[in-house]
Amino acid sequence: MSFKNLSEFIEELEENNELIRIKEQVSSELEITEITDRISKGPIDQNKALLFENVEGYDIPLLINSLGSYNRLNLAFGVTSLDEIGARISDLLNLKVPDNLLGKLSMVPKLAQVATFPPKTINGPAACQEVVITNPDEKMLDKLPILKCWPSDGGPFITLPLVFTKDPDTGIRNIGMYRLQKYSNNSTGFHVHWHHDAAEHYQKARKEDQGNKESSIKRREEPERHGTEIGQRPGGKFGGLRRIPVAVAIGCDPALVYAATAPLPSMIDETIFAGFLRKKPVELVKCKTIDMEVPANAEIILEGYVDLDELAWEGPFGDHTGFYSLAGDFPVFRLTAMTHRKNPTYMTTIVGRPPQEDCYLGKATERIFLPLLKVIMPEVIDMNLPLEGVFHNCAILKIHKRYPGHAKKIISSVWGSGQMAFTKYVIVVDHDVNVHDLSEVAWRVFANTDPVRDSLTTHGPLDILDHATTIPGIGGKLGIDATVKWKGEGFERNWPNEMIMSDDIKNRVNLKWASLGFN
Ligand SMILES: Cc1cc2nc3c(=O)[nH]c(=O)nc-3n(C[C@H](O)[C@H](O)[C@H](O)COP(=O)(O)O)c2cc1C
Ligand SMILES: [Mn+2]
Repeated sequence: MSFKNLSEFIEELEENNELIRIKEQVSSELEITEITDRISKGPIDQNKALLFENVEGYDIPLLINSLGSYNRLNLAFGVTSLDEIGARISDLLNLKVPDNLLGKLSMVPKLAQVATFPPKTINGPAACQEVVITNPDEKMLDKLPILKCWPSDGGPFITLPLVFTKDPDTGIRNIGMYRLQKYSNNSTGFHVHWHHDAAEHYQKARKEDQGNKESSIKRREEPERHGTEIGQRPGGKFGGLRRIPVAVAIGCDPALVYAATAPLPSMIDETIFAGFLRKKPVELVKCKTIDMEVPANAEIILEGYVDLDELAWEGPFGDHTGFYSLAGDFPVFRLTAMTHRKNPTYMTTIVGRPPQEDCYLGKATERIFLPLLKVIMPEVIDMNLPLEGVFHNCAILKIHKRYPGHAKKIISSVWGSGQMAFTKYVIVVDHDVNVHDLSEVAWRVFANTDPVRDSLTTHGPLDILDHATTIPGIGGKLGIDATVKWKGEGFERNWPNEMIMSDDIKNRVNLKWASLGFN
């Protein structure tokens, strides 16, 4: 099952009793956060997607929490368990050439699948461009019910944007989810962390620009930008004068929305990955005012650019750590156009202390990327990125330990693997431990480890949102080897057995249980 657009997904949610339409008037300022936060943290049978149809001061309805449960994620991907997607990835990675004809034929559908991955650019009219606004005096962002999420937030934030940029050297497209603080009707902040792909595009463009003053001067002749009212503090200057085109899609089919959050290597275009997830290519259309293609079936598109010589004060923002991320200087996104469907829905989320909608997006990543992690670390059996660690702070892995020091090899591998490299705490346990049972993991760690012998510390890049590091984005990391220790690791004592009751006694007690007065 793949959804052509957000409306089809909303229908699916509704048919499965996973969506509540709210007709009562609510405010986009804090009120929707309080409602959604209670729903996210409340009983599971009340945790639904919310479609607010009457947001005070706005005509456009607002969808939130649409991916905020395992059931809704399964509906989004058309699976009964997220591990099915992981299995499809394993399948693709195991493309061994079979020796008989039947085996070879059975590969054909697998290979045919690959052909569906790349996006298709359409020429005809696109749903996302039914309405086109290029006049800066007309309402653009002012039309959207953008949430002010938490009391000390620096302003309203677009929280679920799919941000499109292109690598200035290779032209490879990227989609990342980077929050956008609304500054005015046609400008926002551009909060991309320096580890992420759009930041690399930005840095590459700046570097080229510094090395080529001539071209910078020419670019001065570009049309005047409109809308100058931004953050509370004047921006800094880099001296460069170029700009990078940026497009933003809001409200797409859920596979594409997820793909924007997925920790893919920078050379993989997220639209291709979304094509794999939805088993159908993503349809793109050319933007009206910039050289960029965007999802033809999106609800809303913002077109514009980021000037390489402009920074503005961005934040604070109540973040997914459960704490405010501090304000700082970030680039500015200036709109040249906004296009949208005739009757668009504004798709958004809030983040805060877990559990919340983004936790489920993170859990999708844990399941979908496990097979890829196993390519580098085949000895890994399972992994838990616990909600309390908000994904970057903690990873628990279980392994088939085969040689002395094996767990420490895994810890080092994690610290060298893509976005997992930013993991602050890595815990490795043996194959017989349930990594999803935090109580069991804690018991093993507390009991099985000698902290001096079994911990590995290092210093390196960490998540930008980690507020405990002395310097932003860099700090200490701790790995804990909670596996049983071997003679080969210098452990000469005998390791004690766990106490396990015999089956016949268990059965005997089972039979007596009720007569003992228990139930
Ligand atoms: C709801 C949500 C909000 C996010 N906000 C930001 C953000 O403001 N800035 C950022 O750099 N990453 C943010 N992320 C994380 C990135 O989207 C994620 O790491 C993604 O893989 C980055 O894509 P990239 O590797 O193509 O840059 C957010 C993720 C989610 C799920
Ligand atoms: Mn990317």
